[in-house]
Amino acid sequence: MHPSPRATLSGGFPPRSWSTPVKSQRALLALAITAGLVALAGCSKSTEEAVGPAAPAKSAEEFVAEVNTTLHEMTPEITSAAWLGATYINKDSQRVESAANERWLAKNNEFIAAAKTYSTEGLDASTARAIHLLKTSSSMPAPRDPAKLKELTEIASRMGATYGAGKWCVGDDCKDIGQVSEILADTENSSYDQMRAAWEGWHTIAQPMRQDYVRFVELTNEGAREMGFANTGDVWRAGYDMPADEFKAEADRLWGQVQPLYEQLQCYTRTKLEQKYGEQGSIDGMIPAHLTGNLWQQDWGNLWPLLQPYEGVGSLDVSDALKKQREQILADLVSKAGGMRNLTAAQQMELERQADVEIATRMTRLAESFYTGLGMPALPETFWTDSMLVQPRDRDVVCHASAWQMNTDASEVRMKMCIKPTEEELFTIYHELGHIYYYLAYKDQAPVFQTGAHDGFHEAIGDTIELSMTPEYLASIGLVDKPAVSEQAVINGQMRMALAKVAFLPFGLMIDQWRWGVFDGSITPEKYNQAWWELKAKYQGVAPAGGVRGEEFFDAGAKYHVPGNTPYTRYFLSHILQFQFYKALCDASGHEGPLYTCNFAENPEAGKRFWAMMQRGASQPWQQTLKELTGGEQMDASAVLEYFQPLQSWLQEQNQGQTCGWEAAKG
Ligand code: X8Z
Ligand code: ZN
Repeated sequence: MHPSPRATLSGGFPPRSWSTPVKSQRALLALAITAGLVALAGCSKSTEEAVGPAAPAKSAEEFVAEVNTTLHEMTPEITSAAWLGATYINKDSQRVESAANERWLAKNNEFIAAAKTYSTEGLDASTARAIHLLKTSSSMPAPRDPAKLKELTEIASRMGATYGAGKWCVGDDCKDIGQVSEILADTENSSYDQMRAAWEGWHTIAQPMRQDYVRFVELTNEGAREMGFANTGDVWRAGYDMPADEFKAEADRLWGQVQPLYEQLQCYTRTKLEQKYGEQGSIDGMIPAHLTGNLWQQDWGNLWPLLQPYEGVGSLDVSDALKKQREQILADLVSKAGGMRNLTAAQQMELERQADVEIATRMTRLAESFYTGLGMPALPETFWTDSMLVQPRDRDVVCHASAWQMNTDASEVRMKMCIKPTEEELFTIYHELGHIYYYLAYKDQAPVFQTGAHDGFHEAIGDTIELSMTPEYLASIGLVDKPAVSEQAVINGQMRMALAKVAFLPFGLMIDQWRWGVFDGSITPEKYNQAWWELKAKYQGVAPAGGVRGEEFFDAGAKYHVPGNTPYTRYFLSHILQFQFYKALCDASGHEGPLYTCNFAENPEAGKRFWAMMQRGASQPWQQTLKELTGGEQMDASAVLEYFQPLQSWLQEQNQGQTCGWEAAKG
């Protein structure tokens, strides 16, 4: 799962995409009957085609009220089943999770069918909006045929579990995603061959999912057609308060704005890799996929030692500071226990564990304090008691970070992560708390509106805060020394941010370029891998070492969101929107000077504006919500370009004399 079952499973419409509480099944049945839902659920497609949808038995207002009540009642059990599936991967939890999901999706299909019988004309704005969301929001459109629905939910659970439990094994030596990632992240000490082996090793975990994914596509496409859409991608693109085709063009337009900046960064990086690795440092102008410090080449922060523009100009090594903090925690624990010599191996491991939990908790408290510093509430006690902050030692879990809203009053919210003391993970915590604070902000909206203005908004909340984590802010919380003030320091700071934010942009776009193609049939299963690498080449300018990766692989499946079925364009949009939010909040805080120097920590006015925006949830079209915060109704990358202006000029200078760009094979 993703940020939360609510915010992401159905990608908009409260995705307690998962099912019905056993204890209230009778109540739900009664509800369904009074809402006229049972009759509708019984409508086969052909009946509908022959006679048209049945006339609604309830007024639209009554129908929406019933949906809200049902969501309120079903959410806790659905989310609990999903939580179990992700935090105790085994046969039983998969069974419980997929059964819950099955019941929810069957109910959701009833809602969709019923919603289609209502015209929004003449309805009050709120009811019309709710009906519109019901008709258009689903990330996993499900077939009405009960056998196919069951098959779909079983496949979804199986793929999620396979990914979560995925390991790269050489003989009996098996490494999970955290261990594989550590090899790649250590770009200074891991050799070219070690990184390549780790990268290829991780990609083996996806091979067994290929057949499941092919079937998954068939089944959700059937569900999409029954909803009245051409395919699943068409449903995904319907969630943006604009025609699906316009949305495609919108994504292309935004990419066009930032592409030149990315190409400069790619060119600079490739050159540095060539200097380090010689001929092996690039492949026809593209970056070898295993050399960016990240399994998917989406965040290049681990290349900092190679790419740092000016060495020794103010250290920004947050990871080092966090690791030292953990060492200190451990040293204190050991000394309290009477010193290392008095401890058995088991006791030492126990203290290591306690140190892991303590540093993870401190990092999370740090993130919380940014939000409370803006005037937002403290996290509820249940967050601390129920969250999974570190990787359990005794079982497989989905380590991919997520934030959860367990019930519609948001009295239970959780984070699930396998936190390690690194800068990247610290950023991810701020990101996840962005989801959590969004849940807390819109909890008083009707359940059907308890989601992001669009899914990119949900992803952008925490990231907006990340932009405020300037060297000055990091110094204020004791993670780096007092920052240097110079042009060189500016470029260093910009590079640090660009390796996270700019490197990500084409990746954020290409994943769904691939899935849209898979769903609309232009990418057939025989070409899954070929198309994947064509898109990686076209957008990111990266390529696998060792030549063509054949169709025996399923490299898309090695990225969480593909088996997890989380639409990905949201992250691309977020990486544009977060700069717009940041600029608006900087303005609200009275910031003067270059945008990249703005840190709105502790500013109540910025906090008020942000919270007010978040409180809207999905109760109105996102354009309106954006306007209330920024004054404009369009997503626009000019704030990205304004922010990175110094770096872009610097990169252009550095790249002078280089032939930038690359020759991507045509798809
Ligand atoms: O999946 C996530 C979050 C949960 S919504 C950890 N992100 C994307 C990813 O890791 O691929 C955040 C940035 C992009
Ligand atoms: Zn997220």
